[in-house]
Amino acid sequence: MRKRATLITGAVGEIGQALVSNLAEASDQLLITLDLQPLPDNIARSVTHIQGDILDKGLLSRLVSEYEINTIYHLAALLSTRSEFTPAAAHHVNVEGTLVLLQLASEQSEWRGTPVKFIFPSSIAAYGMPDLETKTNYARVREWEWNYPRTMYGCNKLYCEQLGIYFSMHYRQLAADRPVMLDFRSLRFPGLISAFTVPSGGTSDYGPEMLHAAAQGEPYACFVRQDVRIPFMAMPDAVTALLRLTEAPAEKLSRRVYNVTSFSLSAADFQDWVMKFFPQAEVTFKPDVKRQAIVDSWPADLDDSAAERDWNWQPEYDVERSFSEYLVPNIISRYRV
Ligand code: AKB
Repeated sequence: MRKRATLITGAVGEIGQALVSNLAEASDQLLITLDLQPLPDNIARSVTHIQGDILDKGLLSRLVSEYEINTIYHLAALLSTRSEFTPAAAHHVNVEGTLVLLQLASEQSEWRGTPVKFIFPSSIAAYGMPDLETKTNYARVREWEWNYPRTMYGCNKLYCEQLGIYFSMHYRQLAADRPVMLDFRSLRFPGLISAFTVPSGGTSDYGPEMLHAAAQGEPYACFVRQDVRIPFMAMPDAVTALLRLTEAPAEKLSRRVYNVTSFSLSAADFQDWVMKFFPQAEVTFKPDVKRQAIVDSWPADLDDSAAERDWNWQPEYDVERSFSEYLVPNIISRYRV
């Protein structure tokens, strides 16, 4: 008999590490993690880690021969800035990687006779505001508005959302028998901020980079203008949102892709919060016009009322609580040696 398991791809990334720690503590499910990198020691003990590529079909076949996968958190992706340097590689990892896993989940759903839950983090990068005036006028963007991404990463996320919906609703629609289809659920996250990891390769990274630099007593040159505004969320809320969406009864879900958010800050507001806790912080603003243009195309805020209505989504960490209870104390102890 195969052992039942939850699969987490991209487990060494920022969301991955936070999610794995939480799942390892809170559930008795067998956790299989997959990443190109080894898992950090503090979480490696509680999971079965496979170091490998999501595009390695042989590896995935061996995986399903040993485990009955009932939930997949597909977190592996190249983020927005990194994807602009290598767009073809981004497409390969972000789109083809997702397609391979959706196919695996479809086959597993058929075998089991019940849908595999496929949980997919999407992003504010799926939106594209054409100019700053529109960004100001449409502050809280709803899921179906302004779906005109400016980056390869945003295009990849938007298309993979559509692929997931297709595999959940229309896969093999011309076959004689309707297959048991997977259950795709996705969250469009704002910029995420973790106390324990520093992001790399993203464009919302200026927020967490500013904070982590201040905690280490290092100067920071912010690569966007002071007035640029996007939504953010503390990592514990991102993990809670993923788990709550996973657990939500299917009949409650009116959509397969939901916005979630917590607080919206300009880069100057972000600096003020950092200075409140680290008054010696040296922050300057040296906008990089090209990265700036990407952040300008992202909405100033997200409307997450559908998530609130359907599965009672509410962030637990507003900006005050994020900084004072989660980010600052944990970051201080992280850099205290
Ligand atoms: C990035 O900056 O690419 C990510 C995102 C907004 O999805 N943090």
